[in-house]
Amino acid sequence: MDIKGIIFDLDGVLCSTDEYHYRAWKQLADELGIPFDRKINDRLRGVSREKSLEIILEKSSKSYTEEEKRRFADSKNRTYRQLLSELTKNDFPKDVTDTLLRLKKAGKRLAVGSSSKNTPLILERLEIRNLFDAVADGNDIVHSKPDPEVFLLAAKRLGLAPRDCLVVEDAESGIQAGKAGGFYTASVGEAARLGLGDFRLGRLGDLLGMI
Ligand code: B16
Ligand code: MG
Repeated sequence: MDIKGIIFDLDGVLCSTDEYHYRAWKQLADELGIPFDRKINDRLRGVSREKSLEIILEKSSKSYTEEEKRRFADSKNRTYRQLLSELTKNDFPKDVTDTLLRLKKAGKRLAVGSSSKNTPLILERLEIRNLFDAVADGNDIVHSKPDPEVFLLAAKRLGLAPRDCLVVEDAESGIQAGKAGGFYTASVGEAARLGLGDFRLGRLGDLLGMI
């Protein structure tokens, strides 16, 4: 295995914005009187906003029009962006910055591969865009994870083939996307707890001893 590039998922891997997604969806679900908990939330990891809403509405006894669904998704996104507006560079853990810098020093090319349309805002607030050679996100793609589109685009922007890249993910859908695209995969968080991926990481720094 000769890994030349590493593609990091954003929410739940590089930063803890997965918690903000949970809180924003929880607020919407409470307003609509729909049961929603962390177990259901785990199914939303890596999945687009619209698909996430469909999963939440599975527990609803009512059916909603497309227009209502659009309003619900917009409302969740407003709550989420409100939470993001409080992010500063101090919310980006120093050990993650150190890991990324050491990987770069070792000659690895680094990318972000996220389903989120809020990726540019998060990278800007955390002031970390310049750590990456390429970014592919929800604004660039038609199919979200488990489709490999976002990772294939990230690899293309790195100028590397999937077999030369490792995808790091916290979501089952993300590990599936990495595998479908022909990438090596490493899991953290929820995906690691499920035993998914070619490698399991206790923390991001474990990458240093691995590749
Ligand atoms: P947005 P990732 C994903 O980001 C999140 O895991 C998922 O919960 C979210 O629904 C999706 O982005 C879309 O996000 O509403 O901000 O466009 O994990 O692929 O970095
Ligand atoms: Mg994620």
